[in-house]
Amino acid sequence: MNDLRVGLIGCGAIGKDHALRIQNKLQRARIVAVTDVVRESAEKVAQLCDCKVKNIATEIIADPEIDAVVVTAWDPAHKELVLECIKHQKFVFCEKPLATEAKGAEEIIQAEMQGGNRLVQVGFMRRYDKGYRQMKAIIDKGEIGAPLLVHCAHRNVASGKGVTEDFMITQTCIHEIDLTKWLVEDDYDSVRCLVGRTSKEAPEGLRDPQMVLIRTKSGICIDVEVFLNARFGYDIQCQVVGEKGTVSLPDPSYPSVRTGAIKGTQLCTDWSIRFIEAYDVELQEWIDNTIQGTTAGPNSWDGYIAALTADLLIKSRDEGGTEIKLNTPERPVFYQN
Ligand code: NAI
Ligand code: ISE
Repeated sequence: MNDLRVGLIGCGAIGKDHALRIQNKLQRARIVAVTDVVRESAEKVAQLCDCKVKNIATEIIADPEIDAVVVTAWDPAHKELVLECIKHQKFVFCEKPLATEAKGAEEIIQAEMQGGNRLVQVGFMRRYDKGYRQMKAIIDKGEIGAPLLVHCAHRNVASGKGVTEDFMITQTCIHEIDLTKWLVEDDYDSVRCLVGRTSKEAPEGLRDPQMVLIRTKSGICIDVEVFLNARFGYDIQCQVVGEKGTVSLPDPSYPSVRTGAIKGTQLCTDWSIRFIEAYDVELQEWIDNTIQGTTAGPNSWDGYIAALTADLLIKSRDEGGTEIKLNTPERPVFYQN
């Protein structure tokens, strides 16, 4: 079996990481072409991967010598790029979010269903993280009893340039929106987003932190702290409280150091190291499934439900934190795994 020939669109931070992991670390695939609206970025990655640079994304998607596409462009470009892949009936791994609004994600699911083939995987990599998978196995075995509450924190060191309040939901909290649904296997019933005191560390115009509250259909209450300027480290926390016990996400394993009258362990400073193994597992599974002509993992429907939830969280925040009902549509048979 020949290696899967992959074209990558968007050569920024994660685009470069994904290109290098496909080229040097993962099996059965190679990067054959890359592109970026900033040509210099594409050239740098192409040099590292020894592959071609294409002028524009559509050249990658339409190329018959490219079997599958990885989309790592910035969020607002995802929708059009994924639609173009569907038009050419090409398998596509798209980084989250699938689209910045539910109506964009809805266009994708309509196009995919009309095409008759499931082609899209969304980059919700936390489902591939060992710690979250261990938590899920414990919950699924009933060891903590029925889940009642979920507490999450998503803390970044600093918000990037141009980050808006909407990005806090559509780009950051979107991970927990997908993850907690997967973890407790329950659809969402209502959402709220509260803004309180803003950190002096936050840039002008960004009310940071924010508190997301979700109630599932069976009544599980989920809280997510979204804090982009936490400064001290990249800190991802999750605890599920059940009727008989709790289960918590393990922190990454680092040696415990005692020095200067303090005992402590290192923290990651961003996602690239914190979830490095999850990205590897996620993309290797995508490659293997794509070679077999199948898809698994988070699909366009999951991307759509996440975008729908995000839309309503933003609406709630803009309305001062009102509780909003979701009325989640039924998952079509086409999207059942
Ligand atoms: P970045 O800003 O470093 O890179 C984005 C790149 O895409 C830039 O080089 C930009 O010039 C390029 N680009 C934008 N529109 C394009 C288009 N239409 N065609 C070709 N190139 C285009 O951003 P970063 O951090 O690499 O994020 C990229 C995507 O990956 C985002 O959607 C982000 O939400 C997602 N992401 C996911 C992570 C995860 O944990 N799963 C972690 C970091 C990012
Ligand atoms: C980034 O785009 C990611 O996806 C990271 O996983 C997340 O922690 C970060 O907040 C986002 O900006």
